[in-house]
Amino acid sequence: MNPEQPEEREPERSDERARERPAERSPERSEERTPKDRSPQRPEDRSPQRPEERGAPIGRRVLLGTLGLGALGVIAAPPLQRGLESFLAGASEKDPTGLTGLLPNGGGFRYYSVASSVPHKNETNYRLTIDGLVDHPRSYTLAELRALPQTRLVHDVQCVTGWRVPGTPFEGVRLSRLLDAAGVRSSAGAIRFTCFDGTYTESLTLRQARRADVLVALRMQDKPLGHNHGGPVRLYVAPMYFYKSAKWLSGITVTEDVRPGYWEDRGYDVDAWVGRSNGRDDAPTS
Ligand SMILES: Nc1nc2c(c(=O)[nH]1)N[C@H]1C(S)=C(S)[C@@H](COP(=O)(O)O)O[C@H]1N2
Ligand SMILES: [Mo]
Repeated sequence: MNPEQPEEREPERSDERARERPAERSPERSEERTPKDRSPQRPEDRSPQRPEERGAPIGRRVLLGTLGLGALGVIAAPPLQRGLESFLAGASEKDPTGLTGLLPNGGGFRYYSVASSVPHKNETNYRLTIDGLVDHPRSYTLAELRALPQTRLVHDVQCVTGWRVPGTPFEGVRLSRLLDAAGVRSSAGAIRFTCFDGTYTESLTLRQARRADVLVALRMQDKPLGHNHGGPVRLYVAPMYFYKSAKWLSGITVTEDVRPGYWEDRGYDVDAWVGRSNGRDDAPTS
């Protein structure tokens, strides 16, 4: 199969369960590089969920990360689970053995949220609204999104702060399909994404949004998208830095012009192509 041609398939039955498999771990990756055009401390690193971790001894960095998450009550999960997940998220970054990569929720990902708490949404109360410059504004339930053809893509994930997770499957509905169904008006030029955390926003040009490797993702790593990773639905923009992949997606508004998103108002590039933006030269992801 041509890897550039993602497979599209009919939705699976709801009683089908994905097989669990070990999460992949992050490769060694320098986080020392900084964009030429920005201050050395990225705004993302100063978020409440992301205490400055560089330079501290390993044990202390992990501990700080755990305390930071727990104390702020950032992730609305049972405290024990929250502590474990943040510990694993931190530990997997500095684990030379790679063993944490075999544990659930490690996997090299860091968990980010700019909101201090995020409600949990599920099939009963989740809605995704498409509005703005469209002929048929509407909202979708989770079941309605699952009933649409699903596309599965496997690419590396690259965060602009340096961490990269190889070969991560994402699966969901192509954004282009939802846009076509909504009937985008000729005056439209961009998309604004909003999130049910009440704070985060993102943007794409209409041309970028119509790419085949941009998904409204319902699954990640062949499992339903969990709350911490932005579930039940997040945006997935394969060729761009991971900040474009808005978690807890609740709104898709078609606009005339690009309105920069949360991090873009704070210095990140609006066109966030991996390796061709933010002063970085990472290998492309898609
Ligand atoms: N709603 C929301 N989406 C978000 C963010 C966030 O803080 N809030 N952080 C972004 C950034 S900078 C990254 S690297 C990824 C992190 O995704 P993860 O928490 O699943 O690892 O989510 C992106 N999407
Ligand atoms: Mo990021």
